[in-house]
Amino acid sequence: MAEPQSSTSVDSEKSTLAVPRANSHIIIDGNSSDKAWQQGNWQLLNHVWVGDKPSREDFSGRYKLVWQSDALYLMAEIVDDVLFDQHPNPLHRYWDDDALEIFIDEDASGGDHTHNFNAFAYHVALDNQSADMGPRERDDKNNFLLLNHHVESVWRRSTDEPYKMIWEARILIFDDSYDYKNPNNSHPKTLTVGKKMGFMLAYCDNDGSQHREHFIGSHPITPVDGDMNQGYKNASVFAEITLLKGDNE
Ligand SMILES: [Ca+2]
Ligand SMILES: [Ca+2]
Ligand SMILES: [Ca+2]
Ligand SMILES: [Ca+2]
Repeated sequence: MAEPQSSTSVDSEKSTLAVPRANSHIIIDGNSSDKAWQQGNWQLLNHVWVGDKPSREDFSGRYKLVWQSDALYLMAEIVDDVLFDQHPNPLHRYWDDDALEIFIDEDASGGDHTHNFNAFAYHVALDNQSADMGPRERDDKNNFLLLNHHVESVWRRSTDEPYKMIWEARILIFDDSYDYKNPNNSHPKTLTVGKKMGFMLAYCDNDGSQHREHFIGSHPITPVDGDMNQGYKNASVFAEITLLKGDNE
């Protein structure tokens, strides 16, 4: 017998990725030999949001997540044939340089986050600086910000395949009360078992063009007027993660 569809039942159908608690310490150094990474399951970065489908060498990627009470931990394995950083200013068109983009919505609320901290879209650049937009100070101007203390990351080229790099990140989780003018007043959340957060991952790949050539994400996005580039402004397109206990806990 068919159940009637309600908006709540649609929400509850949002697939959630179970993220295990790491049983051991992770060193953020671009080396994935930390024992804790064996606890995570590989997830693919294979949904093309901008551009056409890249070849494996041009771009391919996968990632794992684990957590501890202090932070969410990400390890991404990225294959990108050309690393390109055309804009030396980390706040100028950072999405058109190669960048790992980490989307976090602390309370899984969804909704608009273009000019507020309801959610974050950390664009982690090749120099490991993290940029996002903050609240508008003037009506007509974007307010690009560096939020480097939110994401500690290191990437290294791998020896096992040409063009492969290992990118590790420790992501502190801030909620929508984040005060960017007084960052010392804002403290990251302590993470606990059962917590749900909005999450996605993506990679902006550019190999030498004026604008990024590919934007490839971890999850499918329903286009709005043909445009799948929604994550930087709308947390409702994020997927959901749930923090679980680790192995043998
Ligand atoms: Ca490591
Ligand atoms: Ca490429
Ligand atoms: Ca939120
Ligand atoms: Ca590239």
